[in-house]
Amino acid sequence: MSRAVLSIGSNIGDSLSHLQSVVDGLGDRVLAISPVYSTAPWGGVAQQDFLNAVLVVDDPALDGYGWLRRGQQFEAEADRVRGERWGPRTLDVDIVTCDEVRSDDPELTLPHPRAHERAFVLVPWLDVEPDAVLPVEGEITRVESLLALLDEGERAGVRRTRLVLKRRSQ
Ligand code: PH2
Ligand code: MG
Ligand code: MG
Repeated sequence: MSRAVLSIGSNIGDSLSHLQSVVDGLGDRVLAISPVYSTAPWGGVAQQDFLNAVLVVDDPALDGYGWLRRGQQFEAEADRVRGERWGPRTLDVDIVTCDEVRSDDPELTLPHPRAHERAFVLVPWLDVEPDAVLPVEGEITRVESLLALLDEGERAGVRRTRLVLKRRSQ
């Protein structure tokens, strides 16, 4: 297993640097980097806006759990403190999909069970993969169609910035 779509987000500290740390840490494994979006908080917790982006990554040596552990390492390096569910965080690295894997494991549910409800995932994902599809309740659905189903307010809360994540030669 190898190819994954990662959603990365931050709303504490130097958020752009936290996102950049994932790009730097994954180096050549990064196939595509979306623009950076400023996004209204999703999930009902009053908090600062997030910066969010999506990465498409590849590493034949990593399966879903491998990507999960790697993501957790980046979160730990960003001094992430586990707090309130859907609350503020220095860095969050979520596995949206990993190849065609479907998993009900509570530690790693694949595809990510809420990705289809989140414009902050779907919008940047479409930037890097316009034909992306996502199985939702067993049905393979175009990400473009999933985005069209969301409330206008949800989409309006996702605003493209001029910030960029840079690929650095290692
Ligand atoms: N992450 C959350 C909860 N809410 N909202 C936005 N806009 N972006 C996020 O990355 C985010 C969120 C928990 O993982
Ligand atoms: Mg998350
Ligand atoms: Mg997470």
